Amino acid sequence: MRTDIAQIVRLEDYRPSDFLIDRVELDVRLHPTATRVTATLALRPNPEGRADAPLVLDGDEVNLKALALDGRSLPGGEFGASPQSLTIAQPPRRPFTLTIETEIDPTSNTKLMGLYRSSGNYCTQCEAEGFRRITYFLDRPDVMAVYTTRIEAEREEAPVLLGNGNLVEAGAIEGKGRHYAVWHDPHPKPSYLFALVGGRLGRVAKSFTTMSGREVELAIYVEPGKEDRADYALDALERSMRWDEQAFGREYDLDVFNIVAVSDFNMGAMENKGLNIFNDKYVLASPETATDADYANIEAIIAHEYFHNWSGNRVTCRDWFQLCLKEGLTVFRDQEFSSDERSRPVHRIAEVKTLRARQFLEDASPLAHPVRPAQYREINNFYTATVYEKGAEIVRMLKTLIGPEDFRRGMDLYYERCDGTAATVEDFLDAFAEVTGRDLSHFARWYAQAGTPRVTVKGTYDEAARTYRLDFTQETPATPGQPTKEPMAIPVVVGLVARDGGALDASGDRVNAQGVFLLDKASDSVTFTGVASRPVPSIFRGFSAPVKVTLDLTNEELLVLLRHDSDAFNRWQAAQTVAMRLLVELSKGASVPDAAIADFTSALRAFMEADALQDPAFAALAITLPSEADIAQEIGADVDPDAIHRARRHMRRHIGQACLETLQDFRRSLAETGAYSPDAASAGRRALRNASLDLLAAADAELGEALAGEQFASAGNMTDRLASLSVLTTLPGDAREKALAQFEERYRHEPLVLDKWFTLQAAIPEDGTLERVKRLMQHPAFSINNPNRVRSLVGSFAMLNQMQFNRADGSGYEFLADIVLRVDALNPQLAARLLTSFSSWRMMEKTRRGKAEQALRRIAGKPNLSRDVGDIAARSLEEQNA
Ligand code: B3K
Ligand code: ZN
Repeated sequence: MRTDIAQIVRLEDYRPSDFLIDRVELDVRLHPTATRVTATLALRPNPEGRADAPLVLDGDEVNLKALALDGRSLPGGEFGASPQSLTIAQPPRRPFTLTIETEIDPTSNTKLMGLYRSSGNYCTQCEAEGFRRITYFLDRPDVMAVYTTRIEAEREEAPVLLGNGNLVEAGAIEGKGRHYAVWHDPHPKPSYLFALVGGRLGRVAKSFTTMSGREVELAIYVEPGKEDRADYALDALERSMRWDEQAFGREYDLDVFNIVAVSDFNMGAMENKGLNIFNDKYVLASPETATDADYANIEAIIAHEYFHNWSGNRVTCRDWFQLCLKEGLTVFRDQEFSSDERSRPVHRIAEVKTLRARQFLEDASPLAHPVRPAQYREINNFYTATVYEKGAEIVRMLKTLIGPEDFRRGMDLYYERCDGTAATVEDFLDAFAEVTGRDLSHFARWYAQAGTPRVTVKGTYDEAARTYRLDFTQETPATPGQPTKEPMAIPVVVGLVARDGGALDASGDRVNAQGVFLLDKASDSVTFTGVASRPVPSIFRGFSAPVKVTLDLTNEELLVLLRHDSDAFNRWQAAQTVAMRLLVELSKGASVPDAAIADFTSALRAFMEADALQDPAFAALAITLPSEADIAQEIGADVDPDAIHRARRHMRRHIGQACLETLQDFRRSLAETGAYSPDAASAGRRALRNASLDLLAAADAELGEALAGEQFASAGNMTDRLASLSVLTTLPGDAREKALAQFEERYRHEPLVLDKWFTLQAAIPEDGTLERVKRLMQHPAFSINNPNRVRSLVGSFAMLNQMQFNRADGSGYEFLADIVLRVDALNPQLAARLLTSFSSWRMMEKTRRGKAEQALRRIAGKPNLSRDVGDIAARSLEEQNA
């Protein structure tokens, strides 16, 4: 084990900065390997800080060239500088100016933090702690300053120069082929929201009139020649801006809003004030190159980053422990936007699928942590599903508990009070406590206690008294650092469904008019009166809380819900629960009576025949089985991924065979007509048609190959082409290799499309896949330096291919360990993210568990690991309940 574990930062140790910075003037002279940055900082002692403190500025791999205090060059004896920090032991105890000149090398910056180059363009990424890689600074979010940025570059190399805020001046520098631009951002902001861009970029733009009548110029910058692929993103931006005005009363506050798409980016996108920088994967789309899922992601991420302008930028975080304050809230806001733009129930199901696949997995792993962590070694490792997705669920639960009107009033009060400040989770909750007069201290436990609560529900019908009682118990499993747990405040949205689908007028004590019951004790119950017949309870409607549920319902009762529940989420959930029960039994090698499977498949068929075409997007979700990873998670211990794969294939074949005609009917009636449109309804039809193809191929490989081959040849859009190729990849043989080769040939100049091709091959559930992945790493389109390429090929192998990553011989684990170590030397954030694919290692059966542990120990034992990888490796190996 490594011994030099980085220092731990703790929430309880927070104290205000000893100094504040009111204004920052930056002069950046771009150069590929020697960019000069002159930072002029207007500093003053913080009245809330220590009176005698030294000034310690953060740095990271910066090279100090000159330093002056109030214009006087500082002699070496008056300061100390290293690449990591700049210290002035005796700074003035009054406002003063520090001028710092540093030199940095954007070309060799493979970490993609700070200033770096992507396809020859200059760009920045400063969240969380990247600004200190540009200049020395008080690089913490509660130090907020007004920035003016002057950028200078060769006009030939960087004709476009962008910064935060509004453009105030631009011009040529006589006789030198150089030019400059000055940007000023009047809104005080933390350094993590700083950005600049310089490069050769194409542009699309449109003007937007805000609700108060101000004109804003919206522009998206992309690789020249790809401008037409930015139209959808631009449209999504405009819709997001309008929606935030209508849904939250939030208006945009600068004269311009710029988005730049770059091809080397560590995550999805970044909300820098007035200058969002995006992974081009989440900007560029055309029917020929992007799938329906890509369009939906672009819409969601454009919205997410835009919404940060209020939830994150106007109101920012006091410290990084409060990350969920901006991320959870902003995810909630983008989910609401997508639900309003698309189908709410379908979107809710998609959200929950993601939450379970990523957050529940994390919560059950050695990496489990509270939504507001109490400590960290490396903050970049806390941009997690827990902070984001569970953080959003907390906001949603709050809205469920207090209702939409009070929720909006609370949001308004929060913005009003905290605008222009660096706030905390307490500030957020206080606003809601105040407008409702409620005590939210118990509810606040959701931020502090990790782990997914397990709620068990038992129903009892009293025919004579016509009452129905639901008994609830809750329990949260131990997680690292939290061996014992308190009961949570869980909103349960509940209703009763009559077995024949008729109406059931019943009212429950302590269930409000919206059907919400608050479970805030270890056990509790609700009694409904006036219940005319034995009902089937529909519990956690709309997935009203991020919990796991155990119901004492039979499969038959659950299938009543699939048919008759008025809550679409629970209709879907009912089918999933039955499928999961069967899949778990099959995976464990238990003998599952054919009749049990037949009951399920005939219920699915009945559903398909009766309802599917009314809402194809919903139907596509309802007929898709839980993933192999979902099944593994449900089993939870001694997992055998091979058995799970076989069980799922077995069930798919049964469903396909039982529903053969219906599925073929869908293929015909949902055939694509007319031009491609990415709207939700059209996407839903494609989804059902392609889900049908998958089941048909599972039922009859020959038929599947013929149908998929035909669709592959004739598809008029990427969604259908990729779906058919995906089905073909599950069928070994020449047809598959031919189709893969054709696809490669067709898209050889489209890196984002080749990523999909990498992903499909990495996910092939066959023994040869690891060799294939290794081979593909030699492909000319692959680059170990580009995060999208690495994630598509290596990340997909580890995260999507349960069976091959978790090979019993350990070769999948060893491969990933090798790549993690290789990538760590270049890009620690990317390496750490890849390493999280080990998070379910403790669930595996003994042999695999041993091999995974060996690979993890090999990583953890390496000298010179980054803090990012060192932290994930160490936590992955810690005893679960230590
Ligand atoms: N706030 C950024 C994420 C920054 C990640 C830093 N490691 C994107 C977002 O959540 O909108
Ligand atoms: Zn965000």
